[in-house]
Amino acid sequence: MKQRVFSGIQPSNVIHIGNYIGAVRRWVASQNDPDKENIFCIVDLHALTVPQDPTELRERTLDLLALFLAVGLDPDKSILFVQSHVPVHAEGAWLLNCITPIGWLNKMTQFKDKSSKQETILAGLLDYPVLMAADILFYDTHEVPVGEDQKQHVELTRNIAERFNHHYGETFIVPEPMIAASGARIMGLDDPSAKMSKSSGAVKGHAVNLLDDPKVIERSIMRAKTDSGSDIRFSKDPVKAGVNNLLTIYQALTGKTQEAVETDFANARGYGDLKKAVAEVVISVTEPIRVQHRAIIADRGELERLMQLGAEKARSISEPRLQDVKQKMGLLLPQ
Ligand code: AQP
Repeated sequence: MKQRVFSGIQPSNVIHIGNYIGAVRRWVASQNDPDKENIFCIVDLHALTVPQDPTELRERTLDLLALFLAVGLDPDKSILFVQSHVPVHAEGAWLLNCITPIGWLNKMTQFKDKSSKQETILAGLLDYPVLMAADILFYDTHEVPVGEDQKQHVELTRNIAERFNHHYGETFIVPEPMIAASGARIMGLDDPSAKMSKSSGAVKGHAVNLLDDPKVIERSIMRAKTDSGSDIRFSKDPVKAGVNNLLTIYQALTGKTQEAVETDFANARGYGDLKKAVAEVVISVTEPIRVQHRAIIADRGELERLMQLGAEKARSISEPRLQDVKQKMGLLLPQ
């Protein structure tokens, strides 16, 4: 039996190389695995958990679909769709809310982190992981490829599935988080102690976005924060976090081993050489994506058609599971 893979990404800003390395490029690899059946979603309902400009959110959603295609996701091989186009997600989240203890949500580190940055904390932000559980569970998902920051949410999804199955009988598959061995947590270029994040994308020098101009990429990487030393090696020492982050990006994008990467820089004259090499590799990966994206986004009609097609396929998988869950929870189904 094929393993079903589900993952999503918020249209909260242009995606950065952290999202690409930790998640999206692994989706492309998964799509080409004959033992997998893949579903990838633009999770616009999740983006609403912090304030958004409505016009920008719509534009970014379309932009993200174009980026999905530009990185190599293929609508003939994977199901690609927009979360809000399939009502199962919001309805399913409500049903799961009614079996999820609030104490579980209060413990989520992403909630603690994101809520500390908000003037008003919206209920949706606390509930974000339940919506994510609905995304995953109503598709009978086996595997969820995510970056390390989302591991806790997938574990919560597993707890919710087990709790439901315990109360109402075997229903949901308990999914596994799939975390990359390398590059699962790319750090900010300006502050290597904090993860690279879309919502900090407006901060100059924080992230490299997939659609950045090569000159902007070079400038951001050349200015990346490093220490005052010159040793170019992988290290867990917090002082070396900047260099470690640059090496991690280089390793993830070249596919080399740690030893081979360190050998590449054995004769480097300093961090300047490292930064130059990282910028070159990043530009060589992002430039074709940027060019492809420009062509794809110009054909809005085709994007609309693909969104509709993707939503229909997604509904055909998730709706029967929603009816099953409603029936088990005691709701009267219309005949
Ligand atoms: N820095 C990162 N390194 C590796 N993987 C990462 N991911 C996010 N940041 C990194 C992975 O990208 C996927 C999509 O992320 P998301 O849109 O669900 O939002 P997020 O995890 O909250 O990521 P961001 O970029 O920080 O977005 P904002 O700022 O909008 O919240 C996930 O698989 C995630 O693990």
